[in-house]
Amino acid sequence: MSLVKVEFLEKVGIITLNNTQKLNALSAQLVDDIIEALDNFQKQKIHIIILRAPEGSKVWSAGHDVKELPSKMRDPLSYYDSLEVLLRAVEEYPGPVIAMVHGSVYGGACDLIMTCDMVIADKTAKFAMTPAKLGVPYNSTGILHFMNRLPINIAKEMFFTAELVPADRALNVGIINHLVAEEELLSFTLNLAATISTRSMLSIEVIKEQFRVLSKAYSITPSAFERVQGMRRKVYDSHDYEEAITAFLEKRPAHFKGE
Ligand code: KGJ
Repeated sequence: MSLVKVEFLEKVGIITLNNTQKLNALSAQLVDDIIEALDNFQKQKIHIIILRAPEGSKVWSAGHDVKELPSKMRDPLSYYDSLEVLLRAVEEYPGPVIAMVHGSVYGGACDLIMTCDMVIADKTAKFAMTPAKLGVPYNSTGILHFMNRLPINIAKEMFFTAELVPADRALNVGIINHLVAEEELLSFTLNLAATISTRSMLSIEVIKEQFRVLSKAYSITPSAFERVQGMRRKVYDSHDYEEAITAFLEKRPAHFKGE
């Protein structure tokens, strides 16, 4: 059974993450279902996508499925990890993908909304970037998503504290484009999509691709790349990573040693 609900409304493809029992944690199956929905919309030449959770969800998505993170000694966010595959599918979708957010958003799901082209939210929306709670060495492309979107001090605060940023502050710091009343969330998002749909989709597709290419136009030397990978490896080989994943599974706070 698919973990997403797919609709077509007013020229817009709507993908609803629909595994609320597991707080829409981004399991490989949920990710596959989102990607399949995106592929089908692309085949049907649907240009604008809304990504949402079911109405009234307390949690929009709890982020990467922690139960699917590898145990120690393996990169938890390697190039082919399901979260990374999803983020690339959203970035490469040939038209705007709009995140419509009601409820809280954690970790990899926060990266997902940063990867969407725009974010529309109501006052229940909250955003937390949690790898330091889980001892996860976040990956460089993920950090770049935040650097390209937010002032660096705000991005660092999110990564260092792992605390939820409430909707009004999220608006002030630029995480979200528009903060709207709960009852207007869908109509506002559909209106925004309707405006976009009157413009040249060919032009928008190419402009989106230019934003993608230019926002990644950083070069680093092979030794810098290998150094970063080596530093990250120290983290996913550490006691702290193993302890945090175990603590999550045992539903208790993690005790970090810094090693
Ligand atoms: N992965 C897998 N299962 C999850 C996750 C998750 N991220 N979050 C929640 N669940 C599961 C719980 O294990 C429960 O399953 C169920 O969803 C309800 O959660 O025990 P089960 O019933 O089988 P829970 O915790 O009972 O609900 P609440 O008490 O309402 O708390 C909601 C919270 C969202 C506050 C809490 O579930 C939570 O803190 N979840 C983890 C949020 C998080 O830190 N996500 C980031 C994961 N990391 C990343 O995405 C990445 C990429 N990273 O680098 O860290």
